[in-house]
Amino acid sequence: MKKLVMSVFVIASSFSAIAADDFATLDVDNSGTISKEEAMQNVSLVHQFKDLDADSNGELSKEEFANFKAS
Ligand SMILES: [Ca+2]
Ligand SMILES: [Ca+2]
Repeated sequence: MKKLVMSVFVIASSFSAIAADDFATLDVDNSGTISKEEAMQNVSLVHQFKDLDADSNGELSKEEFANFKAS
């Protein structure tokens, strides 16, 4: 039970207090691209996702992410 409470806390804090805004942190599965699901970690990134995804493949490469402006 204690373990569950801890993981909920970790998830909650990663979504609110610490807004991930660097490529390595956002690329949770280390695939080298940021999927839409991974982009969910950062609200501003979700809003800019479509514009940033220059080749419209549904994922952000490091080059595409370079245009992201963290607010
Ligand atoms: Ca990824
Ligand atoms: Ca892309």
